Amino acid sequence: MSETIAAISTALGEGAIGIVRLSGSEAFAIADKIIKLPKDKKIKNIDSHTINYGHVINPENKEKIEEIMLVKMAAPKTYTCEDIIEINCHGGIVTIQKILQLCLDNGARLAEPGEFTKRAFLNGRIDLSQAEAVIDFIKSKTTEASLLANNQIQGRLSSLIKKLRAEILDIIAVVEVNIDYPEYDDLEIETTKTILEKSVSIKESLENLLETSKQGKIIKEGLNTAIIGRPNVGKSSLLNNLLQENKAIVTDIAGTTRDVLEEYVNIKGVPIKLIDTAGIRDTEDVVEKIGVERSREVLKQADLVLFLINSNEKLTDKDKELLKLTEDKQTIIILNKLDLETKIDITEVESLGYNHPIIKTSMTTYQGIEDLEKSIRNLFFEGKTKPKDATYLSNTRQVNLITRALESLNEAINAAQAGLEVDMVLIDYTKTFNLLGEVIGENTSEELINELFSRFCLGK
Ligand SMILES: Nc1nc2c(ncn2[C@@H]2O[C@H](COP(=O)(O)OP(=O)(O)OP(=O)(O)O)[C@@H](O)[C@H]2O)c(=O)[nH]1
Ligand SMILES: [Mg+2]
Repeated sequence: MSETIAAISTALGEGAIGIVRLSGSEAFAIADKIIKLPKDKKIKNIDSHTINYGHVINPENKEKIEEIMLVKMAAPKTYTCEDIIEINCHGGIVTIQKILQLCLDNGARLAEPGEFTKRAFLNGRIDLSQAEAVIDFIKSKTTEASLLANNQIQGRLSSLIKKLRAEILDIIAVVEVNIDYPEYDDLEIETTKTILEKSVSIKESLENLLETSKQGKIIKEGLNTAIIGRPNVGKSSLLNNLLQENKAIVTDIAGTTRDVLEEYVNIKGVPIKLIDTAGIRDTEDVVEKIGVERSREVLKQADLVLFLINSNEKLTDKDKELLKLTEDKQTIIILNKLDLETKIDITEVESLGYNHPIIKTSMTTYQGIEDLEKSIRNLFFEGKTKPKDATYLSNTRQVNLITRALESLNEAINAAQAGLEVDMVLIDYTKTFNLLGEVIGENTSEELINELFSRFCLGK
């Protein structure tokens, strides 16, 4: 733990500046060996949390390697709670690696991915849910996703979990009193009542958390959105229009798209993973056949289906057959080719469309695209809590723990209602308490902690 670690903390590549970061008890001493400040000042003597002009030198031959700005931050008010040095240099790859190498040659060890954040966790500055949010923050693709991650870094989830644990602890205390003073019969009736009241409110909080986490997952990972329809209805054109670039090949030949194509796009704040598929039809072409099979798979996995129909033709049996597959799916029906003569019977689409919203578009004149984008946004944000106001779980580890915590809480409630022995009830409450603790990293195994932090990038 006492080893001083070093890494390049900026993205590798050419940039205006690059930063090498050192953390640990030897950070200042190592920096003093390789950095020369004006008037030979020593780093240990300069003020903490200041930025200072200087040069990196090769200690062996005193050669000046690079002009730098040095940031000194003394423990404990730092990211890791340890002494930190940040060396800001010009952003070329060669110099920045040379500076890192000098740090390593002079006593630092190369940091593992996520090790700075891991130290922040081990030194008690942040808990596990906050550390996980740091990964989310780095990886977030939309403003909503980064807002959400930032809320968690600020400890929104942690404080909710701590509050719930404190409440469970209260319940445990009441039950303990009951065990210690069994002779008070009146107390027993009173306690079961209070226990149940408190438990129900905790239960509701956990259920809410699981419910909103579905939305959180979408904000973080993108909504799986499949573009489905017969060949030639304009699926690839829709993908290109939503992306505002020509990613997919569009031709008037039915069966142009042979394989599944995935692209990320941010539609009015909703991160979407758009999946263009091969038009579904019966075909003898071997390659196309595989494509069609994949389209059906994609349809099954989708969170949202954009179902295209050509309004310039009558509804075909194939359209109807495909429409059936969307019965249980969140779907928007798109009547495309609005610029051509409308031959489709819209009332027929309405009657077969399972109340899915219907939008008319033209991919050549861009009519209806804005309506479609609004409709997608409304499906996911209308009437629901805005991301910045909510507390979300950020990954399956957390969802899994909360689900299990809720299960044991339900068991506790059932046991209390059934009038079981108090010590039986106690086991379930204690289990709930411990599972919630794992969300914020209490009672978490070293192995799990190592695995979690290895998901970080180098230098964080
Ligand atoms: N007039 C008109 N033509 C369109 C419209 N949308 C697409 N098209 C044309 O229809 C043809 C097929 O479009 P694609 O986007 O390749 O259709 P697709 O559904 O991806 O077709 P497959 O990949 O074969 O399944 C192309 O010639 C497009 O230019 C539209 O709204 N109006
Ligand atoms: Mg296509």
